[in-house]
Amino acid sequence: MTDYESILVETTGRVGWITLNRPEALNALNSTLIREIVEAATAFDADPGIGAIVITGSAKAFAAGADIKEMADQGYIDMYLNDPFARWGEFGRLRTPVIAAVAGFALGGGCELAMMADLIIAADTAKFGQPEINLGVIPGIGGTQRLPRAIGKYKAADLILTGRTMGAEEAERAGLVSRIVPADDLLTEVAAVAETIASKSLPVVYAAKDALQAAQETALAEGLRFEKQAFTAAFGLDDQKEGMAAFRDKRPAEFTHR
Ligand code: CO8
Repeated sequence: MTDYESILVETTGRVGWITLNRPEALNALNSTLIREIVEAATAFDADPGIGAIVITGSAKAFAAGADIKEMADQGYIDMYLNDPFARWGEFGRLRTPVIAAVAGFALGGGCELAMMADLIIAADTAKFGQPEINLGVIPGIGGTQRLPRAIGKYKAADLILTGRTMGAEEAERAGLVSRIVPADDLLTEVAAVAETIASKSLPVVYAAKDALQAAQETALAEGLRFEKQAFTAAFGLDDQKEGMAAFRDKRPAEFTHR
């Protein structure tokens, strides 16, 4: 396993875990942390033995945003040429489902990182926000685009224009959070969800994630055509035969591709 400076990487069964580990800076996303997250996630994604990826932080912070100290003295040309977030696109294009397990602060780039995941499971201590406006900038890795898609224009504007944070309950009401769990149970609950996803047929999980992604990125008619093709393609897999036979036989499915 590769040695990383700012993350911990672990595999349990078919689940790959990435734990952000810069406690001295509340997991602020500096260049090293960003590079390591992308490297670890793409390595898990390339491994057919992995059926779900979990990204998490500490009890106090999932991630308190981009590293302000690293960015403070950068000029336009520095940010343009040496964009530390240039590789985030790769994280957004992972085929494997990603669960963000969020406790404590998920602010700025931390909230944006969570929104690149497929599920956000939050501890009751989680706090979400896009406080960039307080720093004289705006969100830069998807906040102005993904947040309104997740929670609607008006709620997103409230957060992005005022810079305020919202707690787990408000985030769940708004639609940003898949589930809230007590902080002490966060990793156990997330492990159960990740294992459930990883027990399904991998190509079918990829197809479902692709179709969900299409819902974010395309108009309805195009998304429905995409879904129809992906649904039909599933009938070319032995896992569809097995899944439906198992239902008929009243037994759990034993998928080949997992
Ligand atoms: N960057 C760097 N260091 C940080 C960050 C950060 N985002 N957040 C916290 N830290 C550091 C603090 O400086 C402090 O270090 P030190 O002890 O050396 O002073 C340590 O972490 C602990 O933090 P606090 O003492 O502040 O802890 P508190 O519990 O008092 O407060 C808060 C916690 C409220 C989370 C507070 O730390 C805070 O407000 N942090 C900044 C949050 C923020 O503004 N995030 C947005 C950053 S900008 C961003 O994400 C833009 C992304 C898009 C970039 C696109 C580029 C192309």
